[in-house]
Amino acid sequence: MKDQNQPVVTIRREGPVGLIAIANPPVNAMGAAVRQALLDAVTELDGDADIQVIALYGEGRCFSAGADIREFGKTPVPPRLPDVFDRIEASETPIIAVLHGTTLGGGLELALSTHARVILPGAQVGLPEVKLGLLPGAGGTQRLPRLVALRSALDIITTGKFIDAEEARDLGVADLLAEGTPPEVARAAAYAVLDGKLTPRRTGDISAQIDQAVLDQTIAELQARRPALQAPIKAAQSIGHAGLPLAEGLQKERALFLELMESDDRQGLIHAFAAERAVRRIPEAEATPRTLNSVGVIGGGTMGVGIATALLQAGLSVTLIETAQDRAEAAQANIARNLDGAVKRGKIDAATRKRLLDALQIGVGVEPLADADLVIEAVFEDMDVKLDIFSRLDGVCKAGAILATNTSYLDVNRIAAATSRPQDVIGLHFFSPAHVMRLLEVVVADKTAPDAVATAFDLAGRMKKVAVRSGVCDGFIGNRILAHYRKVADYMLEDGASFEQIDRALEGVGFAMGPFAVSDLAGMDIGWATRKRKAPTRPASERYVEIADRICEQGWFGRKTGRGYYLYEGAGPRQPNPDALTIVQAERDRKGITPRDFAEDEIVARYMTAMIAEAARVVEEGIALRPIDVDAVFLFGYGFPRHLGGPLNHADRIGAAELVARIEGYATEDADYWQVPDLLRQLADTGRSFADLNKE
Ligand code: T1G
Repeated sequence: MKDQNQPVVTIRREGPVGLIAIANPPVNAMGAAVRQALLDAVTELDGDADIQVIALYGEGRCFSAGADIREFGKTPVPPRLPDVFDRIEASETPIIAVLHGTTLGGGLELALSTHARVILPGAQVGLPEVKLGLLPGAGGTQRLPRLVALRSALDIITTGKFIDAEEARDLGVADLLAEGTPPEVARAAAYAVLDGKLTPRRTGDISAQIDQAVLDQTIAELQARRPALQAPIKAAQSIGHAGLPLAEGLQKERALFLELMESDDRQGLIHAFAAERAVRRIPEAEATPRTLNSVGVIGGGTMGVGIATALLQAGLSVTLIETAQDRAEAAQANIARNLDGAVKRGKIDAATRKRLLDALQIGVGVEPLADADLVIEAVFEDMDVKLDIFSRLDGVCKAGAILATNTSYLDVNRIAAATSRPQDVIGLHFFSPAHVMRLLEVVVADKTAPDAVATAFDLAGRMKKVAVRSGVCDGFIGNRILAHYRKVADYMLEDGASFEQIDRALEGVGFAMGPFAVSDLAGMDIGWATRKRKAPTRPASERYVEIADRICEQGWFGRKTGRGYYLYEGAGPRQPNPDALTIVQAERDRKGITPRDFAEDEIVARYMTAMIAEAARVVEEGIALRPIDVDAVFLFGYGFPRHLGGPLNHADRIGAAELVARIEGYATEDADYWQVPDLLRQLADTGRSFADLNKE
């Protein structure tokens, strides 16, 4: 971390050249101290008659990743970024920026306010403010359209995408592409200006070409999306003012930026950004991860193949074993097919694909895993099968090897007890497709050693996954909560809402897919098997909806069988399966239920309240470390709307008292299902929030 005594901005004079370096690790975020120091440095050098050109660069991994996100929502401290950037642009002495690493948001806006930009290979630039529910509020929407074509400015700003160094040069964001270290390139760029090889110009002096038709079409497309998030729309509107004199356009940009700064979307998206990082703070963080180079994967099914693919892409060597050679070879072919997909999407090139496949070995039986640093079991969800495998691994694997199970709900303590080394046993619950989904639940059993947990989090970082620490219970964090709130969708279906209406209501608030469409996609047979497994222990008093069972009994499991709740035979938008509608009505008749209407906001309210209630229990029981960990699980594993920040962030917006009142109201129908969690009642009684618990 940054040494408090080190200056965040340094100045060096070298003859006619003034060098300014930002040094605020880890990403040169421009908090108040950096803004003030930058302003002072520019003012000092611009006022120095000996200095004929100023070059600005960043120390460390990047030029700057923008404004300091941690300041958002707090009282602004002057100078504001726009004030600093206006002073830079007004400088009589030419100022050049040298871009390296990820130059983002206010970092790029800083560069745009200088008089020329030189970019290093490997750099990436972007204005990702819309991903935080904001818009570039320090000149980005006014200066970028003066340097690049309108369509490019709209694309970069309304998507928040990163572009690489060559594209930045080709589009006009950067004037030159140059090799070297940032200080070397800074000196060279300064002399290029002095030698007349690089012509500095004020961005504000360039006029932007605003094609109103292009702008209107972009805004209309953004407004047609569901949900129509405000940040990209207002960002496009702000770009529309770039045809005005710069000072006027900057004022309009600022007004739109401040509107967004106060929005719920901004709070939710910043919370989502923080959640991805907060989950790294675990009790075992101080433990030293074990050496991890070679990983064994047991099972060549969908999960095993996905996990092996993700491990290879993380640079690990993998030995995948199956029960027979032909099954192992089939898995190898499927892994190759996954990597072909990565080549097609431009994620890797052919040479990398070959190198990754060369790091894959296949085999039969557990003997080939004797030297693996970590083994991940990804076989059928049957406890007896897993107990047998872990007992055999215990006898074959080297001392210190970590033995992980990918089970999605089984008791990891029981699995650990099948070995003589429970301290080495852990749950690594990947989400399908494992080489795509970022969530990884790290399930810590009673005897799991701290360094085994630290190793799991180190592995997740190398796989670019979001690891969330979970205790042991049926379903851990995500699937346990899903099993609970999924029932309320079935209750509403049986009580009168159609599955189409329920899906549409939830997709309307931003879920990637509604629960019935998800069941069809995942395969209804999976949920059916879970319900049959749980049937013996299901309380007789619990309301049980049999609609899904009736559909499964017909052999209709969703996409994989061409029909489930919806039909999947033809192309085009999903159509309800008329036979499923018939089953729904038949089940209502059988139970003597007179269907009632549901408004969309009631559907959403019941669904969210059910999710929040079980999430509160998961936090209360210590299965999740904090509320924000549950938010991360649902943001990165369950398609929860990112602008809502996760179920418990959303709960704070509703308020604990209102949630308690809702549950007590719903309990008049299904008392067994709707019960107020103790934690929620405590928050309601004390006026505290889940956000308060995150700070504890
Ligand atoms: N402010 C404060 N801290 C930041 C930060 C930022 N902008 N960016 C990263 N960090 C912290 C992060 O929390 C973590 O800290 C550490 O740096 C490493 O980050 C006016 C208003 C740059 C691509 O949206 O996308 O400018 O948790 O783990 O995976 O118009 O960080 O370890 O204590 O993510 O290598 C716009 C956000 C701001 C960029 C690096 N900028 N950052 O990813 O490391 S709004 C952004 C990122 C703005 C202006 C507007 C990524 C990264 P800790 P990391 P990484």
